[in-house]
Amino acid sequence: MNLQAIADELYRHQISATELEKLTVRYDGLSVDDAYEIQQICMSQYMNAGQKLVGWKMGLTSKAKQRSVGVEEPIFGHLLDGMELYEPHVSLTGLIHPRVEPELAFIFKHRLEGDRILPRDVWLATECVVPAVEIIDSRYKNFSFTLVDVVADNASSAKFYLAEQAYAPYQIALDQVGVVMRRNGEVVQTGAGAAVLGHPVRSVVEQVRMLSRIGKAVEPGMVVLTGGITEAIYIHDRDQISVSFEGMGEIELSVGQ
Ligand code: OOG
Ligand code: MG
Repeated sequence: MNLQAIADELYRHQISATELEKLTVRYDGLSVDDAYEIQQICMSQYMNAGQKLVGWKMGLTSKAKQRSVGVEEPIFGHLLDGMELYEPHVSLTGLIHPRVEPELAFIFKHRLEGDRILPRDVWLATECVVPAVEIIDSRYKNFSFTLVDVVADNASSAKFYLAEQAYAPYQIALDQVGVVMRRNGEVVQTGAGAAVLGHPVRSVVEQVRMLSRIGKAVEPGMVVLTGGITEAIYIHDRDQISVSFEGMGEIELSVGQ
């Protein structure tokens, strides 16, 4: 299978924000490893065009997320500097059918690598934790995909925003943090940090283990998004999305053209 050619095609759809058919209905026998290879090739193209790798994201770490897309195992993707929003405002331009989801992010001061990582290694390496929202945008028609498709498509990454206030990692029991997401004042999703693999720290453990299989690591200064706590909701022009993270403040995200 010519993974380079498949990656070239997917990359063109990513940069032009146009939908495509699932890869798995067109290319028989693509494996999950092939999909991570395709992801890597696409991301290298962004990086060759000047973007920087700023971290990693875990996806499908909560049952709510797994159920909503019908894929039952965690995945990961790359975070590039061009995905980061400097203000809590997202423009729909350049996006296909975006959705937003609440997440907790870790920011690291030390390197984390290897497959024998424990939560305490994560705490020692963590500088702070920050509430976040991720805007995902599958390049596949109808936001519909299999595990292999979504891995190839960099786990549907599009944009992310980190709240301004950071928190000491030990100060708050992250599994206990209640999250309420509102769209235009109406409650649309609720959840708690425990939705993410029992505790978001486990998502970081899993991220480091998955990276170690491809010889990569979490580097100092990087961010890891631990995965949507609730289902993601579609966003539309002029929506006001507010997400409150109990004891960790609120993110008010506005949506525009
Ligand atoms: C896959 C990306 C999942 C998360 O936090 O679970 C993800 C998708 O739902 O399109 O970012
Ligand atoms: Mg996510």
